Amino acid sequence: MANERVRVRGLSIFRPIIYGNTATLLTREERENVPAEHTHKWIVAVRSAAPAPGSDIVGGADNLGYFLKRVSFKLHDTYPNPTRNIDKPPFEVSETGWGEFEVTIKLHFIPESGEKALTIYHHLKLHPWSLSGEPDSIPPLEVAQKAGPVHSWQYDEIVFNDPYQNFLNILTNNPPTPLPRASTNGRTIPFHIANPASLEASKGGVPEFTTLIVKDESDRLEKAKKTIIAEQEKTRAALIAKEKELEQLQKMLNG
Ligand code: SLL
Repeated sequence: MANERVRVRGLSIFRPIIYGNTATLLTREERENVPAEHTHKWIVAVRSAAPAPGSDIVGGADNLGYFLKRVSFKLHDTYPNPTRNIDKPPFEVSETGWGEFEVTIKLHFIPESGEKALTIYHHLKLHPWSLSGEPDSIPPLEVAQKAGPVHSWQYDEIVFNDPYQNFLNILTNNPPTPLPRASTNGRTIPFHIANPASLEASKGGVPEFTTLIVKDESDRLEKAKKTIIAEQEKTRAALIAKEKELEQLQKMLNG
C-alpha cells in the first residue's frame, strides 16, 4: 500500500539490544582439537536484553529477526574468513582463540525500515576483569580458572526516528520482553567499567540486565553530560577573561 511508505513524523521508537561476548577457558581435552595456541572459546552476539526463562545465557529472550536482516561480525584478520555474516537469529559467532581484539559489528535492518546499517564495536574480552594494573595484563591461568567464564556485555537502545508506517507496524507487533526489575534466579548484575562497584556484584554468575541497570546507565550518562556542560562553562569563562586581558594589552600597546 502506498501509504505504508509514509514516514510517521515526530515519532521515535526504540528496541533494546545487548551485544558483547562470553569467554571460557578451554579444558585440556578441548585444547586437543584446536590450534595449539588457542586458550579460550568464546561467543560474540547481538541479542535482546531480557533473558529467556530458564536459559543460562545472557539475554536472548526475543528473536530479533523481525527487525534485523543480517548481523555481520568482522573478526581479527588472524581468523579465516574474518567477516562472518549471520542472516538469521541467533545473531552470534562462536570461535576459539588466544587473543582479545575489537570486533566490528554491523547491524543490517530489514528493507521495510529504510534504515542504513549501523556499526557498533565490541572489545572481545577473554581475561577476567581487573580494576588495578595494566588493562591488558593477563592473569595467571589458575586465577582465570577460578574466576570462571568472562562476560562482557553492553546494553543499548536502537532508536528509529520518523519510522515508515509499515516498519512501525512491524515493531509494535513485536514488543520487546520487558526487563526484570531486579536480578532473578541467582543471576548477577553485569559489570560495567564506568561503575567499579559492579565488579564484585558481577562475580560468580550469569549477568542479567534489569531496569535498575538501565536506570543506572542513564543516570551515569546524565551525570557525564552535566560534568561536560560545567567544564564547557569553565572554559568559556577562562576564554572571556583571556580575551579581556588581550584587549587591555592591545590598548596598552596602542596607547
Ligand atoms: C594481539 N590484538 O595482538 C591482538 C590480536 C588476535 C587473536 C589478537 C585467533 C587466531 C587464529 C586469535 O586468537 N586471534 O586462529 O589464528 O594480541
